[in-house]
Amino acid sequence: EEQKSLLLESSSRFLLSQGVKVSYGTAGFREDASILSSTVYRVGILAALRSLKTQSVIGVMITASHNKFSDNGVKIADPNGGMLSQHWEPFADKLANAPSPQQLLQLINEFVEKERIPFDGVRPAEILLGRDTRPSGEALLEAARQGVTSIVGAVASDMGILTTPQLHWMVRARNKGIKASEQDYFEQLTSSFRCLMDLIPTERKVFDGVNDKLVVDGANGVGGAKLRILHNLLNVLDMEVRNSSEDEGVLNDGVGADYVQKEKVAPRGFGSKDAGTRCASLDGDADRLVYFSVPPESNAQIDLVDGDKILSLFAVFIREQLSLLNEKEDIKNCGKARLGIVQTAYANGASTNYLKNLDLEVNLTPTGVKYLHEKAAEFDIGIYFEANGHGTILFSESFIEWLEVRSNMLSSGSKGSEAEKAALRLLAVSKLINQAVGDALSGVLLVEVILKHMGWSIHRWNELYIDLPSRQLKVKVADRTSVVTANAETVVVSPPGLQEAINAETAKYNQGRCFVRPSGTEDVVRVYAEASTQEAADTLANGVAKLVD
Ligand code: NG1
Ligand code: ZN
Repeated sequence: EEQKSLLLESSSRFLLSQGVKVSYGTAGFREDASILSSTVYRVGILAALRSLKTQSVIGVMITASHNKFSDNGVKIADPNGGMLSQHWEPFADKLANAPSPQQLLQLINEFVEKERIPFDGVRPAEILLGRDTRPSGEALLEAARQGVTSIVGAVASDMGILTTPQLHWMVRARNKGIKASEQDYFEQLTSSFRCLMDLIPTERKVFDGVNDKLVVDGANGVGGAKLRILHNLLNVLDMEVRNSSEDEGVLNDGVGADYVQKEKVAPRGFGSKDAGTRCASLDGDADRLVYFSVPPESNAQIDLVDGDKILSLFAVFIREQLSLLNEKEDIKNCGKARLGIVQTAYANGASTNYLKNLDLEVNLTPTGVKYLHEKAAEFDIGIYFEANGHGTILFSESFIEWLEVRSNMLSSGSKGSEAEKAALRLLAVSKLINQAVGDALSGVLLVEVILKHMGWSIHRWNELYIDLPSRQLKVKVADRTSVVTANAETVVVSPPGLQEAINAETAKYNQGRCFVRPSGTEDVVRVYAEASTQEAADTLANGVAKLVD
Protein backbone atom coordinates (compact mmCIF):
# COMPACT_ATOMS: atom_id res chain seq x y z
CA GLU A 1 0.00 0.00 0.00
CA GLU A 2 2.76 2.42 0.93
CA GLN A 3 4.53 1.47 -2.31
CA LYS A 4 1.38 1.97 -4.35
CA SER A 5 0.65 5.45 -3.11
CA LEU A 6 4.29 6.47 -3.38
CA LEU A 7 4.36 5.45 -7.04
CA LEU A 8 1.00 7.02 -7.91
CA GLU A 9 1.96 10.24 -6.21
CA SER A 10 5.39 10.61 -7.82
CA SER A 11 4.36 9.45 -11.28
CA SER A 12 1.63 12.07 -11.42
CA ARG A 13 4.45 14.62 -11.36
CA PHE A 14 6.01 13.08 -14.50
CA LEU A 15 3.19 12.74 -16.99
CA LEU A 16 3.97 11.43 -20.45
CA SER A 17 4.24 14.06 -23.20
CA GLN A 18 1.29 13.74 -25.61
CA GLY A 19 1.85 11.70 -28.75
CA VAL A 20 5.40 10.67 -27.89
CA LYS A 21 6.46 7.08 -28.33
CA VAL A 22 9.97 6.21 -27.23
CA SER A 23 12.00 3.04 -27.63
CA TYR A 24 15.02 1.58 -25.78
CA GLY A 25 17.34 1.18 -28.77
CA THR A 26 20.92 -0.05 -28.94
CA ALA A 27 21.97 2.94 -26.84
CA GLY A 28 19.00 3.44 -24.48
CA PHE A 29 16.33 6.13 -24.92
CA ARG A 30 17.44 9.17 -26.91
CA GLU A 31 15.24 12.16 -27.75
CA ASP A 32 14.99 15.92 -27.65
CA ALA A 33 15.72 16.72 -24.00
CA SER A 34 12.45 18.67 -23.57
CA ILE A 35 10.29 15.53 -23.76
CA LEU A 36 12.48 13.21 -21.72
CA SER A 37 11.69 13.83 -18.06
CA SER A 38 8.90 11.25 -17.76
CA THR A 39 11.07 8.71 -19.62
CA VAL A 40 14.04 9.29 -17.33
CA TYR A 41 11.82 9.14 -14.25
CA ARG A 42 10.52 5.75 -15.38
CA VAL A 43 14.02 4.50 -16.12
CA GLY A 44 14.78 5.40 -12.50
CA ILE A 45 11.98 3.04 -11.43
CA LEU A 46 13.25 0.37 -13.81
CA ALA A 47 16.79 0.67 -12.42
CA ALA A 48 15.51 0.24 -8.86
CA LEU A 49 13.59 -2.88 -9.88
CA ARG A 50 16.66 -4.21 -11.68
CA SER A 51 18.71 -3.61 -8.56
CA LEU A 52 16.22 -5.54 -6.42
CA LYS A 53 16.06 -8.38 -8.92
CA THR A 54 19.85 -8.72 -9.21
CA GLN A 55 20.54 -7.70 -5.59
CA SER A 56 23.34 -5.54 -6.99
CA VAL A 57 24.20 -1.92 -7.62
CA ILE A 58 22.79 -0.61 -10.93
CA GLY A 59 23.79 2.52 -12.89
CA VAL A 60 21.75 5.15 -14.72
CA MET A 61 23.65 7.37 -17.18
CA ILE A 62 22.13 10.50 -18.66
CA THR A 63 23.76 11.31 -22.00
CA ALA A 64 23.07 11.47 -25.72
CA SER A 65 26.69 10.75 -26.67
CA HIS A 66 27.56 12.30 -30.06
CA ASN A 67 24.08 13.69 -30.71
CA LYS A 68 23.43 17.42 -30.70
CA PHE A 69 23.54 19.25 -27.40
CA SER A 70 19.76 19.86 -27.21
CA ASP A 71 19.16 16.11 -27.22
CA ASN A 72 19.59 13.90 -24.23
CA GLY A 73 19.17 10.25 -23.36
CA VAL A 74 19.26 7.66 -20.63
CA LYS A 75 20.61 4.15 -20.35
CA ILE A 76 21.08 1.55 -17.65
CA ALA A 77 24.32 -0.16 -16.59
CA ASP A 78 23.83 -3.74 -15.38
CA PRO A 79 25.68 -5.27 -12.38
CA ASN A 80 28.82 -6.21 -14.36
CA GLY A 81 28.98 -2.67 -15.78
CA GLY A 82 27.67 -3.74 -19.19
CA MET A 83 24.46 -2.82 -20.96
CA LEU A 84 21.01 -3.65 -19.56
CA SER A 85 20.12 -7.29 -20.19
CA GLN A 86 18.24 -7.52 -23.51
CA HIS A 87 15.64 -9.59 -21.77
CA TRP A 88 14.46 -6.45 -19.91
CA GLU A 89 14.37 -4.11 -22.94
CA PRO A 90 10.74 -4.82 -23.88
CA PHE A 91 9.70 -3.94 -20.33
CA ALA A 92 11.69 -0.71 -20.57
CA ASP A 93 9.67 0.19 -23.68
CA LYS A 94 6.34 -0.62 -22.06
CA LEU A 95 7.18 1.28 -18.91
CA ALA A 96 8.34 4.36 -20.78
CA ASN A 97 5.19 4.45 -22.91
CA ALA A 98 2.55 3.68 -20.24
CA PRO A 99 -0.08 6.39 -20.80
CA SER A 100 -1.22 7.02 -17.20
CA PRO A 101 0.02 6.58 -13.61
CA GLN A 102 -2.59 3.81 -13.11
CA GLN A 103 -1.40 1.89 -16.14
CA LEU A 104 2.19 2.40 -15.06
CA LEU A 105 1.40 0.93 -11.66
CA GLN A 106 -0.36 -2.03 -13.21
CA LEU A 107 2.56 -2.75 -15.54
CA ILE A 108 4.98 -2.63 -12.63
CA ASN A 109 2.81 -5.00 -10.59
CA GLU A 110 2.58 -7.52 -13.41
CA PHE A 111 6.29 -7.37 -14.10
CA VAL A 112 7.28 -7.68 -10.43
CA GLU A 113 5.14 -10.80 -10.23
CA LYS A 114 6.35 -12.31 -13.51
CA GLU A 115 10.04 -11.69 -12.73
CA ARG A 116 9.56 -12.56 -9.03
CA ILE A 117 11.29 -9.37 -7.96
CA PRO A 118 11.89 -9.59 -4.19
CA PHE A 119 10.78 -6.68 -1.99
CA ASP A 120 10.83 -7.91 1.59
CA GLY A 121 13.80 -8.86 3.72
CA VAL A 122 16.26 -8.18 0.91
CA ARG A 123 19.04 -5.71 0.29
CA PRO A 124 17.37 -2.43 -0.75
CA ALA A 125 17.87 -1.10 -4.28
CA GLU A 126 20.98 0.99 -4.83
CA ILE A 127 21.55 3.11 -7.92
CA LEU A 128 24.49 5.22 -9.10
CA LEU A 129 23.44 8.22 -11.21
CA GLY A 130 25.73 10.04 -13.64
CA ARG A 131 25.33 12.64 -16.39
CA ASP A 132 27.39 14.34 -19.07
CA THR A 133 27.76 18.12 -19.49
CA ARG A 134 24.47 18.77 -21.34
CA PRO A 135 22.48 21.68 -19.91
CA SER A 136 19.38 19.47 -19.52
CA GLY A 137 21.32 16.91 -17.50
CA GLU A 138 20.78 18.34 -14.04
CA ALA A 139 16.97 18.37 -14.21
CA LEU A 140 16.91 14.93 -15.83
CA LEU A 141 19.15 13.52 -13.14
CA GLU A 142 16.66 14.79 -10.58
CA ALA A 143 13.86 13.02 -12.51
CA ALA A 144 15.88 9.79 -12.38
CA ARG A 145 16.43 10.24 -8.65
CA GLN A 146 12.69 10.64 -8.09
CA GLY A 147 12.03 7.51 -10.12
CA VAL A 148 14.49 5.51 -8.05
CA THR A 149 13.17 6.75 -4.72
CA SER A 150 9.58 5.98 -5.68
CA ILE A 151 10.53 2.38 -4.87
CA VAL A 152 10.39 1.97 -1.08
CA GLY A 153 13.84 1.84 0.51
CA ALA A 154 15.75 2.50 -2.73
CA VAL A 155 18.81 4.72 -2.51
CA ALA A 156 20.14 6.89 -5.34
CA SER A 157 23.68 8.33 -5.26
CA ASP A 158 24.48 11.25 -7.52
CA MET A 159 28.00 10.61 -8.85
CA GLY A 160 28.01 13.94 -10.68
CA ILE A 161 29.31 14.79 -14.15
CA LEU A 162 31.07 11.74 -15.60
CA THR A 163 31.96 10.08 -18.86
CA THR A 164 29.70 7.14 -19.70
CA PRO A 165 32.54 4.62 -19.21
CA GLN A 166 33.39 6.07 -15.78
CA LEU A 167 29.85 5.39 -14.56
CA HIS A 168 29.92 1.85 -15.98
CA TRP A 169 33.32 1.30 -14.35
CA MET A 170 31.99 2.45 -10.97
CA VAL A 171 28.99 0.11 -11.13
CA ARG A 172 31.24 -2.83 -11.96
CA ALA A 173 33.74 -1.92 -9.23
CA ARG A 174 31.02 -1.51 -6.60
CA ASN A 175 29.62 -4.95 -7.38
CA LYS A 176 33.08 -6.48 -7.12
CA GLY A 177 33.55 -4.89 -3.73
CA ILE A 178 36.39 -2.69 -5.02
CA LYS A 179 36.62 1.01 -4.14
CA ALA A 180 34.64 2.81 -6.77
CA SER A 181 34.99 6.59 -6.54
CA GLU A 182 36.13 8.74 -9.45
CA GLN A 183 39.46 9.10 -7.67
CA ASP A 184 39.80 5.31 -7.59
CA TYR A 185 39.15 5.23 -11.33
CA PHE A 186 41.91 7.77 -11.98
CA GLU A 187 44.19 5.93 -9.57
CA GLN A 188 43.74 2.61 -11.39
CA LEU A 189 44.33 4.17 -14.81
CA THR A 190 47.41 6.12 -13.80
CA SER A 191 49.09 3.29 -11.89
CA SER A 192 48.57 0.73 -14.65
CA PHE A 193 49.74 3.25 -17.26
CA ARG A 194 52.93 3.91 -15.25
CA CYS A 195 53.49 0.19 -14.94
CA LEU A 196 53.34 -0.19 -18.73
CA MET A 197 55.68 2.78 -19.21
CA ASP A 198 58.21 1.24 -16.82
CA LEU A 199 58.10 -2.01 -18.79
CA ILE A 200 58.98 -0.43 -22.14
CA PRO A 201 62.16 -2.07 -23.47
CA THR A 202 64.88 0.55 -23.00
CA GLU A 203 66.22 0.18 -26.51
CA ARG A 204 62.83 1.16 -27.88
CA LYS A 205 62.21 4.23 -25.82
CA VAL A 206 63.13 6.50 -28.74
CA PHE A 207 60.12 7.51 -30.73
CA ASP A 208 60.62 7.48 -34.47
CA GLY A 209 58.24 10.41 -34.99
CA VAL A 210 59.55 13.92 -35.30
CA ASN A 211 56.97 15.21 -32.89
CA ASP A 212 55.98 13.22 -29.84
CA LYS A 213 53.15 15.55 -28.87
CA LEU A 214 49.53 14.41 -28.78
CA VAL A 215 46.65 16.87 -29.31
CA VAL A 216 43.17 15.67 -28.27
CA ASP A 217 39.80 17.02 -29.40
CA GLY A 218 37.36 16.62 -26.49
CA ALA A 219 34.14 17.20 -28.55
CA ASN A 220 33.42 20.17 -26.25
CA GLY A 221 32.23 17.57 -23.78
CA VAL A 222 33.01 15.84 -20.53
CA GLY A 223 35.89 13.72 -21.84
CA GLY A 224 38.22 16.66 -22.42
CA ALA A 225 37.90 17.88 -18.85
CA LYS A 226 38.53 14.41 -17.42
CA LEU A 227 41.50 13.87 -19.71
CA ARG A 228 43.05 17.10 -18.41
CA ILE A 229 42.78 15.72 -14.88
CA LEU A 230 44.44 12.45 -15.97
CA HIS A 231 47.15 14.36 -17.80
CA ASN A 232 47.97 16.40 -14.69
CA LEU A 233 48.06 13.29 -12.52
CA LEU A 234 50.38 11.48 -14.93
CA ASN A 235 52.71 14.35 -15.61
CA VAL A 236 54.67 12.35 -18.20
CA LEU A 237 52.74 12.76 -21.44
CA ASP A 238 53.25 15.66 -23.82
CA MET A 239 49.54 16.23 -24.37
CA GLU A 240 47.30 19.17 -25.18
CA VAL A 241 43.53 18.94 -24.80
CA ARG A 242 41.39 21.22 -26.98
CA ASN A 243 37.60 21.52 -27.18
CA SER A 244 36.85 20.54 -23.60
CA SER A 245 33.56 21.38 -21.88
CA GLU A 246 35.50 24.02 -19.95
CA ASP A 247 36.33 25.82 -23.21
CA GLU A 248 34.02 27.78 -25.46
CA GLY A 249 32.27 25.86 -28.21
CA VAL A 250 29.14 23.77 -28.54
CA LEU A 251 29.07 20.07 -27.65
CA ASN A 252 29.48 17.88 -30.77
CA ASP A 253 29.20 20.86 -33.12
CA GLY A 254 31.84 20.30 -35.79
CA VAL A 255 33.91 18.40 -33.23
CA GLY A 256 34.18 14.92 -31.77
CA ALA A 257 34.96 11.38 -32.86
CA ASP A 258 31.66 10.80 -34.68
CA TYR A 259 32.11 13.91 -36.81
CA VAL A 260 35.79 13.23 -37.54
CA GLN A 261 35.18 9.58 -38.44
CA LYS A 262 32.08 10.14 -40.62
CA GLU A 263 33.16 13.35 -42.38
CA LYS A 264 36.88 12.54 -42.49
CA VAL A 265 37.72 16.18 -41.72
CA ALA A 266 39.61 17.86 -38.88
CA PRO A 267 37.46 19.09 -35.97
CA ARG A 268 37.10 22.80 -35.18
CA GLY A 269 40.23 24.21 -33.62
CA PHE A 270 42.50 21.93 -35.68
CA GLY A 271 44.15 22.91 -38.93
CA SER A 272 47.32 23.11 -40.97
CA LYS A 273 49.23 24.30 -37.88
CA ASP A 274 48.82 20.72 -36.61
CA ALA A 275 50.11 19.10 -39.79
CA GLY A 276 52.03 15.96 -38.97
CA THR A 277 51.07 15.98 -35.28
CA ARG A 278 49.42 12.95 -33.68
CA CYS A 279 45.81 13.94 -32.96
CA ALA A 280 42.90 12.13 -31.33
CA SER A 281 39.21 12.80 -30.96
CA LEU A 282 36.74 11.67 -28.26
CA ASP A 283 32.96 11.69 -28.65
CA GLY A 284 30.58 13.65 -26.41
CA ASP A 285 30.49 11.12 -23.57
CA ALA A 286 34.00 9.74 -24.18
CA ASP A 287 33.14 6.16 -25.05
CA ARG A 288 34.53 6.47 -28.58
CA LEU A 289 38.04 7.29 -29.72
CA VAL A 290 39.65 7.84 -33.11
CA TYR A 291 43.08 9.16 -34.05
CA PHE A 292 43.96 11.27 -37.08
CA SER A 293 46.63 13.44 -38.57
CA VAL A 294 46.15 16.62 -40.54
CA PRO A 295 47.89 16.85 -43.95
CA PRO A 296 49.99 19.91 -44.79
CA GLU A 297 47.65 21.00 -47.63
CA SER A 298 44.71 22.77 -46.04
CA ASN A 299 41.85 21.24 -48.09
CA ALA A 300 43.03 17.66 -48.11
CA GLN A 301 41.20 14.91 -46.21
CA ILE A 302 42.67 13.95 -42.86
CA ASP A 303 44.44 10.62 -42.40
CA LEU A 304 41.92 8.81 -40.23
CA VAL A 305 43.07 6.11 -37.81
CA ASP A 306 39.75 4.55 -36.89
CA GLY A 307 38.53 1.93 -34.43
CA ASP A 308 39.67 -0.89 -36.72
CA LYS A 309 43.22 0.41 -36.63
CA ILE A 310 43.15 0.93 -32.86
CA LEU A 311 42.01 -2.68 -32.62
CA SER A 312 44.86 -3.77 -34.91
CA LEU A 313 47.42 -1.92 -32.79
CA PHE A 314 46.08 -3.57 -29.64
CA ALA A 315 46.06 -6.98 -31.34
CA VAL A 316 49.68 -6.66 -32.46
CA PHE A 317 50.78 -5.69 -28.95
CA ILE A 318 48.80 -8.39 -27.13
CA ARG A 319 49.95 -11.02 -29.60
CA GLU A 320 53.56 -10.01 -29.00
CA GLN A 321 53.10 -10.38 -25.23
CA LEU A 322 51.44 -13.78 -25.60
CA SER A 323 54.29 -15.04 -27.74
CA LEU A 324 56.83 -13.83 -25.15
CA LEU A 325 54.93 -15.84 -22.56
CA ASN A 326 54.96 -18.88 -24.80
CA GLU A 327 58.70 -18.80 -25.39
CA LYS A 328 59.37 -20.05 -21.87
CA GLU A 329 59.04 -23.78 -22.17
CA ASP A 330 58.63 -24.32 -18.46
CA ILE A 331 55.39 -22.38 -18.48
CA LYS A 332 52.67 -24.83 -19.19
CA ASN A 333 49.14 -24.02 -20.29
CA CYS A 334 49.80 -20.52 -21.57
CA GLY A 335 49.64 -21.92 -25.06
CA LYS A 336 45.98 -22.39 -24.34
CA ALA A 337 45.35 -18.66 -24.02
CA ARG A 338 42.75 -17.90 -26.66
CA LEU A 339 42.94 -14.47 -28.26
CA GLY A 340 39.78 -13.53 -30.15
CA ILE A 341 39.04 -10.51 -32.33
CA VAL A 342 35.48 -9.22 -32.73
CA GLN A 343 34.33 -6.79 -35.42
CA THR A 344 31.13 -5.90 -37.25
CA ALA A 345 30.51 -5.87 -40.99
CA TYR A 346 31.41 -2.15 -40.95
CA ALA A 347 35.04 -3.03 -40.20
CA ASN A 348 37.17 -2.08 -43.17
CA GLY A 349 37.89 -5.22 -45.21
CA ALA A 350 41.59 -4.39 -45.18
CA SER A 351 41.62 -4.58 -41.38
CA THR A 352 39.93 -7.97 -41.34
CA ASN A 353 42.45 -9.27 -43.89
CA TYR A 354 45.34 -7.88 -41.93
CA LEU A 355 44.16 -9.55 -38.72
CA LYS A 356 43.49 -12.87 -40.42
CA ASN A 357 46.97 -12.76 -41.94
CA LEU A 358 48.34 -12.52 -38.40
CA ASP A 359 46.60 -15.87 -37.85
CA LEU A 360 44.12 -14.33 -35.47
CA GLU A 361 40.59 -15.61 -35.06
CA VAL A 362 38.24 -12.88 -36.33
CA ASN A 363 34.54 -13.00 -35.50
CA LEU A 364 31.74 -10.85 -36.91
CA THR A 365 28.67 -9.90 -34.88
CA PRO A 366 25.68 -7.67 -35.62
CA THR A 367 26.09 -3.94 -34.95
CA GLY A 368 25.70 -2.91 -31.32
CA VAL A 369 28.13 -2.97 -28.45
CA LYS A 370 26.20 -5.62 -26.55
CA TYR A 371 26.76 -8.19 -29.32
CA LEU A 372 30.46 -7.44 -29.68
CA HIS A 373 31.02 -7.44 -25.94
CA GLU A 374 29.20 -10.73 -25.45
CA LYS A 375 31.29 -12.43 -28.16
CA ALA A 376 34.59 -11.01 -26.87
CA ALA A 377 33.81 -12.34 -23.39
CA GLU A 378 34.09 -15.90 -24.78
CA PHE A 379 37.89 -15.64 -25.03
CA ASP A 380 40.78 -15.46 -22.56
CA ILE A 381 41.52 -12.17 -24.22
CA GLY A 382 38.83 -10.74 -26.49
CA ILE A 383 39.42 -7.50 -28.38
CA TYR A 384 36.41 -5.80 -29.94
CA PHE A 385 35.98 -2.53 -31.80
CA GLU A 386 33.46 -0.82 -33.99
CA ALA A 387 34.96 1.18 -36.85
CA ASN A 388 33.53 4.30 -35.19
CA GLY A 389 35.96 3.92 -32.27
CA HIS A 390 33.95 2.13 -29.59
CA GLY A 391 35.73 -0.90 -28.21
CA THR A 392 37.82 -2.46 -25.49
CA ILE A 393 39.81 -5.56 -24.49
CA LEU A 394 38.21 -8.14 -22.21
CA PHE A 395 40.21 -10.52 -20.02
CA SER A 396 38.59 -13.63 -18.57
CA GLU A 397 38.75 -13.99 -14.79
CA SER A 398 40.58 -17.29 -15.08
CA PHE A 399 43.23 -15.86 -17.40
CA ILE A 400 43.84 -12.95 -15.02
CA GLU A 401 44.24 -15.38 -12.13
CA TRP A 402 46.62 -17.41 -14.23
CA LEU A 403 48.64 -14.28 -15.10
CA GLU A 404 48.81 -13.30 -11.45
CA VAL A 405 50.11 -16.71 -10.42
CA ARG A 406 52.59 -16.81 -13.29
CA SER A 407 53.97 -13.33 -12.72
CA ASN A 408 54.51 -14.14 -9.02
CA MET A 409 56.16 -17.48 -9.78
CA LEU A 410 58.37 -15.87 -12.33
CA SER A 411 59.38 -13.05 -10.00
CA SER A 412 60.68 -15.53 -7.47
CA GLY A 413 62.50 -17.59 -10.06
CA SER A 414 63.81 -15.66 -13.03
CA LYS A 415 63.84 -12.01 -12.09
CA GLY A 416 63.03 -9.72 -14.95
CA SER A 417 62.70 -12.37 -17.65
CA GLU A 418 60.93 -11.48 -20.88
CA ALA A 419 58.08 -13.82 -19.98
CA GLU A 420 57.63 -12.16 -16.62
CA LYS A 421 57.53 -8.73 -18.18
CA ALA A 422 54.97 -9.91 -20.71
CA ALA A 423 52.75 -11.28 -17.93
CA LEU A 424 53.07 -8.03 -16.00
CA ARG A 425 52.23 -6.01 -19.12
CA LEU A 426 49.12 -8.05 -19.79
CA LEU A 427 48.01 -7.63 -16.17
CA ALA A 428 48.54 -3.88 -16.44
CA VAL A 429 46.53 -3.76 -19.68
CA SER A 430 43.67 -5.59 -17.95
CA LYS A 431 43.60 -2.84 -15.32
CA LEU A 432 44.12 0.09 -17.67
CA ILE A 433 41.50 -0.83 -20.24
CA ASN A 434 37.88 -0.60 -19.11
CA GLN A 435 36.39 -4.09 -18.61
CA ALA A 436 32.81 -2.78 -18.66
CA VAL A 437 32.54 -0.78 -21.92
CA GLY A 438 34.69 1.00 -24.49
CA ASP A 439 36.42 3.94 -22.80
CA ALA A 440 38.18 6.69 -24.75
CA LEU A 441 40.24 7.82 -21.74
CA SER A 442 41.78 4.43 -21.03
CA GLY A 443 41.97 3.92 -24.81
CA VAL A 444 44.12 7.03 -25.29
CA LEU A 445 46.47 5.94 -22.52
CA LEU A 446 46.84 2.44 -23.93
CA VAL A 447 47.42 3.67 -27.50
CA GLU A 448 50.01 6.16 -26.27
CA VAL A 449 51.98 3.64 -24.25
CA ILE A 450 51.85 1.00 -27.01
CA LEU A 451 53.15 3.51 -29.58
CA LYS A 452 56.00 4.32 -27.20
CA HIS A 453 56.61 0.61 -26.64
CA MET A 454 56.78 -0.05 -30.39
CA GLY A 455 58.64 3.17 -31.12
CA TRP A 456 56.01 3.99 -33.73
CA SER A 457 54.76 7.34 -35.03
CA ILE A 458 51.11 7.71 -36.03
CA HIS A 459 52.23 7.28 -39.66
CA ARG A 460 53.96 4.01 -38.98
CA TRP A 461 50.85 2.83 -37.16
CA ASN A 462 48.58 4.00 -39.96
CA GLU A 463 50.62 1.98 -42.44
CA LEU A 464 49.83 -1.36 -40.77
CA TYR A 465 47.44 -1.69 -43.70
CA ILE A 466 45.81 0.70 -46.15
CA ASP A 467 42.04 1.11 -45.75
CA LEU A 468 39.93 0.09 -48.72
CA PRO A 469 37.90 3.05 -49.99
CA SER A 470 34.36 2.86 -48.58
CA ARG A 471 31.08 4.73 -48.66
CA GLN A 472 28.17 4.76 -46.22
CA LEU A 473 24.73 6.02 -47.24
CA LYS A 474 21.38 6.33 -45.50
CA VAL A 475 18.15 5.54 -47.36
CA LYS A 476 14.79 6.69 -46.02
CA VAL A 477 12.20 4.00 -46.68
CA ALA A 478 8.53 3.56 -45.73
CA ASP A 479 9.25 0.74 -43.30
CA ARG A 480 12.84 -0.10 -42.48
CA THR A 481 11.81 -3.24 -40.59
CA SER A 482 10.93 -4.79 -43.96
CA VAL A 483 14.69 -5.31 -44.43
CA VAL A 484 15.67 -8.42 -42.48
CA THR A 485 19.27 -9.63 -42.36
CA ALA A 486 21.27 -12.70 -41.29
CA ASN A 487 24.93 -13.74 -40.85
CA ALA A 488 25.92 -10.73 -38.76
CA GLU A 489 23.95 -8.43 -41.08
CA THR A 490 25.96 -9.37 -44.15
CA VAL A 491 23.05 -11.03 -46.00
CA VAL A 492 19.49 -9.80 -46.66
CA VAL A 493 16.91 -12.55 -46.22
CA SER A 494 13.89 -10.34 -46.83
CA PRO A 495 12.53 -8.80 -49.03
CA PRO A 496 13.11 -11.72 -51.40
CA GLY A 497 15.42 -11.07 -54.34
CA LEU A 498 17.17 -8.07 -52.79
CA GLN A 499 20.32 -10.00 -51.84
CA GLU A 500 20.61 -11.48 -55.35
CA ALA A 501 20.36 -7.97 -56.79
CA ILE A 502 23.03 -6.70 -54.37
CA ASN A 503 25.29 -9.61 -55.34
CA ALA A 504 24.90 -8.84 -59.03
CA GLU A 505 25.76 -5.18 -58.44
CA THR A 506 28.74 -5.97 -56.18
CA ALA A 507 30.20 -8.47 -58.66
CA LYS A 508 30.84 -5.59 -61.09
CA TYR A 509 33.52 -4.12 -58.84
CA ASN A 510 37.07 -5.08 -58.07
CA GLN A 511 37.29 -5.95 -54.34
CA GLY A 512 33.61 -5.02 -54.06
CA ARG A 513 31.75 -5.68 -50.81
CA CYS A 514 28.37 -4.28 -49.91
CA PHE A 515 25.64 -4.84 -47.34
CA VAL A 516 22.47 -3.12 -46.16
CA ARG A 517 20.71 -3.17 -42.77
CA PRO A 518 18.06 -1.21 -40.92
CA SER A 519 19.61 1.23 -38.42
CA GLY A 520 18.92 0.58 -34.77
CA THR A 521 19.11 4.27 -33.84
CA GLU A 522 17.65 6.15 -36.84
CA ASP A 523 14.68 5.62 -39.10
CA VAL A 524 16.80 4.68 -42.13
CA VAL A 525 18.30 1.72 -43.95
CA ARG A 526 22.11 1.99 -44.04
CA VAL A 527 24.13 1.03 -47.11
CA TYR A 528 27.83 0.22 -46.79
CA ALA A 529 30.05 -0.35 -49.81
CA GLU A 530 33.74 -0.99 -50.29
CA ALA A 531 35.79 -1.27 -53.49
CA SER A 532 39.29 -0.74 -54.83
CA THR A 533 38.75 2.96 -55.62
CA GLN A 534 36.69 5.68 -53.96
CA GLU A 535 34.76 6.26 -57.15
CA ALA A 536 33.86 2.58 -57.38
CA ALA A 537 32.81 2.45 -53.71
CA ASP A 538 30.58 5.52 -54.28
CA THR A 539 28.95 4.08 -57.41
CA LEU A 540 28.41 0.71 -55.76
CA ALA A 541 26.78 2.35 -52.71
CA ASN A 542 24.56 4.52 -54.89
CA GLY A 543 23.58 1.59 -57.08
CA VAL A 544 22.58 -0.52 -54.09
CA ALA A 545 20.77 2.42 -52.45
CA LYS A 546 18.48 2.47 -55.51
CA LEU A 547 17.73 -1.23 -55.05
CA VAL A 548 16.65 -0.60 -51.44
CA ASP A 549 14.53 2.43 -52.22
P1 NG1 B 1 22.91 2.01 -36.02
O1 NG1 B 1 22.11 3.26 -36.13
O2 NG1 B 1 22.12 0.79 -35.60
O3 NG1 B 1 23.70 1.80 -37.27
C1 NG1 B 1 24.86 3.31 -34.68
C2 NG1 B 1 26.25 2.91 -35.08
C3 NG1 B 1 26.70 1.76 -34.19
C4 NG1 B 1 26.55 2.09 -32.72
C5 NG1 B 1 25.15 2.61 -32.43
C6 NG1 B 1 24.95 3.06 -31.02
C7 NG1 B 1 27.23 2.86 -37.30
C8 NG1 B 1 27.13 2.34 -38.70
N1 NG1 B 1 26.28 2.46 -36.47
O4 NG1 B 1 24.00 2.19 -34.85
O5 NG1 B 1 28.01 1.42 -34.52
O6 NG1 B 1 27.53 3.02 -32.33
O7 NG1 B 1 24.82 3.69 -33.32
O8 NG1 B 1 25.35 4.35 -30.77
O9 NG1 B 1 28.16 3.61 -36.99
ZN1 ZN C 1 29.35 7.94 -26.98
